[in-house]
Amino acid sequence: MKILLTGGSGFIGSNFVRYVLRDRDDIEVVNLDALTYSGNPENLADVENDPRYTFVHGNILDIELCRKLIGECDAVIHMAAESHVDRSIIDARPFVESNVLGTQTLLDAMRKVDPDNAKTFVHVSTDEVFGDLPLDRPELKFSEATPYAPSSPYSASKAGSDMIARAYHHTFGMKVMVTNCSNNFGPYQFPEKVIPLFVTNLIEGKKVPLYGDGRNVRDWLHVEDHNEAVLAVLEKGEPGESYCIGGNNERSNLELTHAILGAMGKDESWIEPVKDRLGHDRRYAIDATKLKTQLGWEPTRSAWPAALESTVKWYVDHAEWWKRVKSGAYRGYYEQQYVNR
Ligand code: NAD
Ligand code: TDX
Repeated sequence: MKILLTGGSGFIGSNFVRYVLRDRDDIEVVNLDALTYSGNPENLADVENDPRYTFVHGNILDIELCRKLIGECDAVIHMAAESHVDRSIIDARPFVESNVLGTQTLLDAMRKVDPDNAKTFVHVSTDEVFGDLPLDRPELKFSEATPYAPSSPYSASKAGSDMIARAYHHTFGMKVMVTNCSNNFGPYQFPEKVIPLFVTNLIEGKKVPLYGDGRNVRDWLHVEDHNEAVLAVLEKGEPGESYCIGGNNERSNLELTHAILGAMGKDESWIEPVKDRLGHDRRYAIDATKLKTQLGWEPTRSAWPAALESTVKWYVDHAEWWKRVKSGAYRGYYEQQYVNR
């Protein structure tokens, strides 16, 4: 099977490429990525010469390119997106462009080159489309039946893209499936997201900026558990269905922060309470029963403290990677490796 993966140079995508090349010798991956600020060819430097991997530098808004690439592949896994909530609060425009228009462009490209709907399209989305849950109702979780109620410009743009994906299944009979996952963690995450930001700040001797009262809850899912679930949906999922992916691993930000401080031998004087994020969602939690009962998937790599500690260690051991990313220097690597080739 040849998969067109969009956004494969980002955090989740690069882990997906590495996972598939390692564990599935029957799969080839073509990675279409625009290399925005969070897309980094260095994330895949170790596999760039693998004969089952091809990198294409391009934008999902380029319909001709999408048509050509989809025409050459058996399936699409769509991960390309603007992904950071805080950036969407500063400027929502790129979120609407890449997430909403980009998804529509890809689906239109697929419709043209696959009129018989032979190919499968997995749209990778987020649990943030459901809005948030109260802290005092621990029994409540998001499931596939939860109504959409996005609250940030980011989650609103992802919700829009999910709706378009569902509509293309309903209207044109395309084999589209949607996944809604909780917060991923693991190697190669851009150090604007809370775990790599906090770990790298501490290594640099800086404090960690904890938003608001620190009681917000996230359901932490190891990126390889996530990618295993996405592949299961591609291979065994039902067209038109959506699947919630979670880690069974709810933690408050205070708990997360203390776990990171503990793993790094620091005390709580390193916490800097800062002003809350605008519209900050209180709690996300996923009920992944459908994936377990229908596709036989459950998380096996997300449990703490082991999974968090190995992730912290990855950032400690890969200072060269994140120092270049934090300084923006990886763009030089890109120019050298791809533009002049
Ligand atoms: P990321 O920001 O690390 O990577 C996004 C990638 O998409 C980058 O390589 C970027 O260059 C590429 N991209 C952006 N716009 C593009 C465009 N117009 N054309 C081509 N490529 C483009 O994000 P991530 O954390 O790896 O997230 C991947 C997907 O998973 C996103 O769709 C995101 O909404 C979703 N998601 C992420 C999480 C999480 O915890 N990280 C949780 C739920 C869902
Ligand atoms: O500096 C910080 N301080 C802080 O307290 C940052 C960056 C975050 N936080 C808090 C905000 C959140 O409650 O930590 C929590 C996690 O924040 P992020 O890492 O920004 O993730 P979140 O906003 O929960 O969204 C993530 O999960 C869902 C991804 O970025 C999205 O792409 C995904 O859809």
